[in-house]
Amino acid sequence: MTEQTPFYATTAISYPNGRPHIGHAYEAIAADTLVRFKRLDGFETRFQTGTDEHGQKMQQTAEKLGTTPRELADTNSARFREMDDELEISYDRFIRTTDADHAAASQELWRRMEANGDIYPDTYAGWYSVRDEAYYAEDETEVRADGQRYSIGTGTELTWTEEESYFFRLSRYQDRLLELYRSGFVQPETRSHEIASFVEGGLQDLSISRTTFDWGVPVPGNPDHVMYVWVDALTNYLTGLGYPDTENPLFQRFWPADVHLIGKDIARFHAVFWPAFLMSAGLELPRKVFAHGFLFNQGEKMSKSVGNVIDPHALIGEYGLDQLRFFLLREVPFGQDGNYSHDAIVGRINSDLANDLGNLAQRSLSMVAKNLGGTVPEPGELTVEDRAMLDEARAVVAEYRTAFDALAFHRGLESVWRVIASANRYFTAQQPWVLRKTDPGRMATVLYTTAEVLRIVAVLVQPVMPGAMARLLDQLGQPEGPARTFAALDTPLAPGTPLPKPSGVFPRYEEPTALAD
Ligand code: MET
Repeated sequence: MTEQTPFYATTAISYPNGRPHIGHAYEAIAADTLVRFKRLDGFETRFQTGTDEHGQKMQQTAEKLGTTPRELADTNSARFREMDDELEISYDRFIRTTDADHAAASQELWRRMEANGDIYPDTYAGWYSVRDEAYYAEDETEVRADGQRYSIGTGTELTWTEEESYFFRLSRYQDRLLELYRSGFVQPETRSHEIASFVEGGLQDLSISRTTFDWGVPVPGNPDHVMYVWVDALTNYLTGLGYPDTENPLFQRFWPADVHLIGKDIARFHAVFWPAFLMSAGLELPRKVFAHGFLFNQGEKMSKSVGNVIDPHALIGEYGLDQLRFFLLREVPFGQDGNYSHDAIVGRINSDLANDLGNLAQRSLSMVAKNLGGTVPEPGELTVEDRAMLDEARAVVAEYRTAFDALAFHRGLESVWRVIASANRYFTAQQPWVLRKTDPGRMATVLYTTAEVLRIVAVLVQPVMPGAMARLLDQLGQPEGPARTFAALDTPLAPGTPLPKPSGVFPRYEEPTALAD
């Protein structure tokens, strides 16, 4: 066996200052799909997600709720983890930045940046958004009618902050960062341009410690300071591999990360600060930062005050997990903003899943069960139509792989669904239910061809809908393990394989109170 190539992917780690919402689920599902894809495609994967528990926002939220930041983090971090488990996110580590090994990693990164001459003490005087945990320059702020100052970019309220602080010499890294962006480090392209123009505008040194509260990782050598939460947060990607022990087999194998998957609102932290910290510390840079878009609820931004926040648990209950995963990745071109609505998800469930894929499986496999003794049929000689159908299905593998490698999940799924549409047309045109009487041998060939197309589809779509595709592969007599990997795509169904009794994979969604249409 050839040696596997490592692949390390991460999500952002979420602030556990509240419950997870659909935006968190969206990112976790996308990252999980990517990792499952690489795993099935023969890579040795490592996947990390978790919660970002320090900082002023956590401390302030806890105070408002009359609890401690630690308790707040414990309660909500558990909820994030439950959400991930319910979404079947196949993480290898769920990191909490309050985990025992994390402070050491953050402190070592700090020491290395300091040893490189990039950290100096000064005083910070400027605007800070606790909601964003971000500093804003004067020209990124505006005063609104209420007399308060807000961040123009994010709309969050700002507080004037003046305190002793250590600074990181971010200004030193402008040229190296611009060079990095030319290599495609930030994706998609639009985000890369935004980041590059921000950096071209000139970089200020960055305040990287706080002295007005203490909920954070202590700064080495000066316990009056805690690290700015983003310094410790970004370090999580290293902690999970055993850093600062760079001899740790995980670190050796998986650093640098292949992709940090994040939301577009935090691109600046990942594409400017993080590579600069790593360059300063003399560590390798991740290969890619991919920033996805936002999900809107029928065109509106979801927010607690509007009351249109969607709870992933409720969505799973209503539509089913695989259906939700499929919808999110099929509906929205990954990287762009997208819309969630009940009608859109029901549309996808009933047309793409129930009608197109579900129906194809149902009508072909039930004929196999009824007429061919429930084993994979023995095909006769293939006609031009059979060959064309099989060739089309086999050709989609390369297209799908290219799309998924570029995180263009919607494109990969679109090409698979083109094959499904062709297979439905093929099935209808061949009329195996007529052949049953006129030419049973031909019927067997048509059913074989259809089953083989279904097998290719099911193997490919597993990363998106692991549960439903496992059930379909069960019905195709494909055991768990090697037969379900992408390496098996070239090994056609073996005639004679016994098949279990088929059952529907995708039920239609019926409106609970719907009037019959
Ligand atoms: N907690 C941050 C956020 O939600 C992400 C940190 S990723 C290192 O914006």
